[in-house]
Parts: sequence; structure tokens; C-alpha cells
Amino acid sequence: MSDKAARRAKFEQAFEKIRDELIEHVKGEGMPDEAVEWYKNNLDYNVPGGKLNRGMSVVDTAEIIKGSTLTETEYFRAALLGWCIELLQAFFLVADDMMDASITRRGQPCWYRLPKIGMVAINDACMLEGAIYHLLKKHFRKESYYADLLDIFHDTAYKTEFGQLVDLITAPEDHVDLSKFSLERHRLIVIYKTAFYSFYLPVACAMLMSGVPYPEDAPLALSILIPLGEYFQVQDDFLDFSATPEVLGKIGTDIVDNKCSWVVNTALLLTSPAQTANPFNPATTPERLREIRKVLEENYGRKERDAKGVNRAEERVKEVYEELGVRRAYEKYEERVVGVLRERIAAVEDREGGLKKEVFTSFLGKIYKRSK
Ligand code: GPP
Ligand code: MG
Ligand code: MG
Ligand code: MG
Repeated sequence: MSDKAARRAKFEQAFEKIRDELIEHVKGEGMPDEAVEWYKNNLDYNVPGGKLNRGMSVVDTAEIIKGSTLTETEYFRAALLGWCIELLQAFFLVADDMMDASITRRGQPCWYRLPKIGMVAINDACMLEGAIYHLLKKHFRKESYYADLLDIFHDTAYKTEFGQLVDLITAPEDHVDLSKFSLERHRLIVIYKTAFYSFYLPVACAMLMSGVPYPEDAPLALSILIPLGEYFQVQDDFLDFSATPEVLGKIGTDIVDNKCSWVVNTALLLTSPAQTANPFNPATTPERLREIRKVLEENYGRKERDAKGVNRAEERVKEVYEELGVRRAYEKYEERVVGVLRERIAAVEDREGGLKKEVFTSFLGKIYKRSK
């Protein structure tokens, strides 16, 4: 087994223990077997099947801060905080898939789409969140940083919900208006809906449990982790259009859902009235750029499917994305943003028992050029 696979297996083992603790607790509350079984299925179906980047980053970061291997007790506490972030992620994803009308997630049907589940998924999502606070109380109640830990989870979830709100109201189902979109609006959405909980939260958890000065060192962590999280969501937007569902584990919905995605914003920029040439496909004439813009305006966010179930409007949008050279625009974006991030990371002064360059290079290494 590779080192990476072994680390994942160890982290997954911790989940077994944490899930059993949650189940024992609800049994102890006298819940009927049927409810216990339902909750167990909810946990097993929605929590452990992802990439686990967020959760495992708590362990990795705690280890980098310490500078040596964690003891078994330290490991379990870091893994527990990691699984709390995976629970938060599961809560968000179950709810997000309902709001985005998604079909699959992690290679299986979205939870709400299972015939036996339906709208109960709303309560199931809330219960995944509830599990976090039960676990934090059980394992961290006596720590001096318990209140900080609670604040970080609450504040981060609240920020994510604001991001989700802006994501949703910028993409109304019944009214397509591409003039509402901009890369500035996109940046605001993705920093709030993704960057805080996916990148800052794991490091903040590791900092707290490792005794790193908090909140004094938080601004340094934020200055790198927020742009890193922005880059991660740009990747998510790019993969939504460009990756196959088999690789991605989910079917892209951004075009049909009228989302203010990085891809459509890039296409709009490349076809703005001021644009007379296209650096990513010099063959496109100014007339063609105007036509492409019309294609976007007429086909983006349309839900109609033909008799074969094909959404032709979505296909047309994808065709003009290809024609504009969005793939090359993305490669250029990736190289530029990664260059800036590497420079920022190089300027971090390593602190013994504290933040170090490696905390950030480890995150960047996990997502650079990802394909899923
Ligand atoms: C990613 O958006 C953002 C989230 C999953 C946060 C959701 C927040 C809530 C408060 C519910 P996305 O829709 O692009 O993700 P995906 O592509 O995985 O569906
Ligand atoms: Mg979604
Ligand atoms: Mg969404
Ligand atoms: Mg997405």
C-alpha cells in the first residue's frame, strides 16, 4: 500500500469509531431502531466517500506544525476535527445538491434523489451538522480553546451560507441575465461559499489544537488559504464543464443552472463588445465573437430537453466554450495563480511549533492540476 493510501486508510478507520460513537449516543437517547438505522445510512452514504482533502488536512497540518509524528491520542483528536469538517461538508453537499438539482455525487445518486429519502434529506443534512457539535462537546469541552473552536465552526458555516445565498440569487431559475455576472461577483461567491470552510477551517482547527497563537497568526493563514480556495473553486467550475462524469463523480449542472461560474465569466470577457481579437483562438473574427456572445445569451441557463433527453442549449454553450479556447484560458489562469501563490508561500517565515511554508505547499500539492 502506498503511503498516501495508508494515510487515507488510517483516517477512514477513525471514521468507523466516530460513527459508532454517534450511533451509540442516539441509541442511548432511546431512539427507535428504525431511526438509528436511518441515521447510520445517512452517515455512511454522505460522509466518507469523497476525496477527504479537507479532513485529512487537519491531520497533515497538525503534524507539520508539530514537526514530528503525532501520538495516537493527538492523531485521534486531529482526525476527529477533520471528520467534523467532513460532516460540515456532507451537510453542505446534501443541501447543495437539492438547491442545484444535481443528479449524482461521488459516483452515486444524490441522497435526496433516492426514492426512500426525498425531502427528508433536508432534516438529514441538518443532522449531519448537529453531529459536529455533539462531537466537539464530547471531546473538546474541557479545553481552553473550546469556545474558539465553536466560534470557528459557527462563523465559517455562516460565511458559507452567505456565499451560497449569493451563488443562488445570482443564478435565478426563471430569469437569465448575463449582465449580472462578473469576475468580481464570482470571486465574492467562491471565497464565501468554498474558501473559508475548505481551506481556512482545517488549518484553524489544527492551529487551535496545536497551541499556535490564535487569532494572532490567523491573518497570515488567511492571506494564502483564501486565494488558494478561490483557485480550488475555479477548478471546480472548470471541471463542471470539462470533465467526464465518470472521472468527476458528478454531472455538471452549472450551464443549465445559470450559474455565475468562472467559465461563463471568462467566455463573456472574451466576447465583450470591446474585444476585437481572441488570444486563445486567433481564428475567431470580431463578427464571430459577436455571434458567440449571442449564442451564450440565447442558450445559457436553459432547461428544455428534446425527446431524447438532450439539452441542445447546454451543448451549444459547450461548443462555443471550446471554440473560444476556454481550456487554454484556464491553463493560463492556473499557471498565473499558482505562480503568485508560490511566491506568497516562499515569503512565509517558518516558525517552530507554528505555521510553516510546508503547511501551504502541502495544500497546493493536493490540488495543483487536479482532474477531479
Ligand atoms: C460549492 O458549490 C459550494 C458548496 C458545496 C457550499 C454549499 C453551501 C451550503 C450552505 C449548502 P458547487 O455547487 O459548485 O459544488 P458542486 O459542484 O460540488 O455541486
Ligand atoms: Mg452544486
Ligand atoms: Mg451550488
Ligand atoms: Mg460546482
